[in-house]
Amino acid sequence: MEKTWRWFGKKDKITLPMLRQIGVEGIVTALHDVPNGEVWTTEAINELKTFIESYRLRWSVVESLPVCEAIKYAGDERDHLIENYKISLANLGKCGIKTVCYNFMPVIDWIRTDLYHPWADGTSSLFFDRTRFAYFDLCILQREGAETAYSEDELTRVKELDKVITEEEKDNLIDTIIVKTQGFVNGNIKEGDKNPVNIFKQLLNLYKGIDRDGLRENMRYFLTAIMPVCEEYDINMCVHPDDPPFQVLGLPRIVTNEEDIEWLLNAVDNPHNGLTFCAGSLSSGEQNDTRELANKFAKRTHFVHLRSTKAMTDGDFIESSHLEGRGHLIELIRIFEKENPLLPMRVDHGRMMLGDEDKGYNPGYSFHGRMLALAQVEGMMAVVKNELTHN
Ligand code: DNO
Repeated sequence: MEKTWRWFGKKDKITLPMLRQIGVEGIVTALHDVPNGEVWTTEAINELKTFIESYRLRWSVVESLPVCEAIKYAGDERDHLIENYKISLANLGKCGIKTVCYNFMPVIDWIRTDLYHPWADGTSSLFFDRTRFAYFDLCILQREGAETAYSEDELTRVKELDKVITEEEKDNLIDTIIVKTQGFVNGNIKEGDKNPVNIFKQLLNLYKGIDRDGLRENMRYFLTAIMPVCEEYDINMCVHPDDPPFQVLGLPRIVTNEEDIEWLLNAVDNPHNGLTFCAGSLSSGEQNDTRELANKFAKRTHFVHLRSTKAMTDGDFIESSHLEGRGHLIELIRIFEKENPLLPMRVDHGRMMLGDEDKGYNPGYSFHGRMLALAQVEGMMAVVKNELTHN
């Protein structure tokens, strides 16, 4: 697989010369300064592409070309926004960038409750605490009907937490769930926005009455509309699975398991409609076995995220080492190397370690932690390549 790295553009403190030194071959990035829904011009794309190439790297994958909320909830502006999306895709195609990662998660992209969960060895990683998440839903958002989404045990744990949680912890929870993890992925809420909880509630309201089937139809509509452009410019769209892969905050999530993936690949049965195989997101759902999914969907996988998780008790999960956990990365590497040795792969998330803490990196996107993960993945890739040449 091609060794790629998510780079957040010229403002990223991790620079392209640093990435060259650690063996990265391809860059995964986006035009982060262009507001969601606006067209990516060939000038802007080419400018960034030339910059990347001047360091003898290539722009391998776009992550993400964001799909606006109005496309997902089928608002009045949907067709206009899809037209803009198509122009951006065509422009990317004209510039020779042909792999585009996106997601179809309503309102909220990936979710964690703790960005600095300590490990015994002094490092830290991202963590999802189901009780704290339920607390956010029930006691902070005070979402109507939220109780029905949780078991009796979970509701009891939330009540216990309510007795001890501090104001500072509550603020942190809000900041983590709807600001810090969202802002840098072209999210709806940015650092500095006043009253994020209110903005968030308004966004949730947009999806009133849209269930799983409704969202599926909106996804089908979007994919059907963009496929002709993808065919013309040979662009592979790859949807990122929902992270975590289950329903949250009363919102439908439709890329969570085998049945969902099968549905979306069949709904628009075109090789350009494919998958980002995010081992981390998929493995955090207990329903998923990443090895089975990879075997089944390798042919329609155009981009791979290697990361692993460990399920804990009570629905919590932690991002584990890339060598352990439910991701089974070496097995995935076996499957994907065989399928397509040129498939772009990036290590996803890494622990915070060795001074990463003070650098202000985006959550999950540390330098040392990801570098260690890349080295581990390279080791696994070397083993697999060796097996393939000797078998
Ligand atoms: C988080 C990322 C996601 C991903 C988007 C793709 O670290 O994996 O934000 O980039 O969902 O659209």
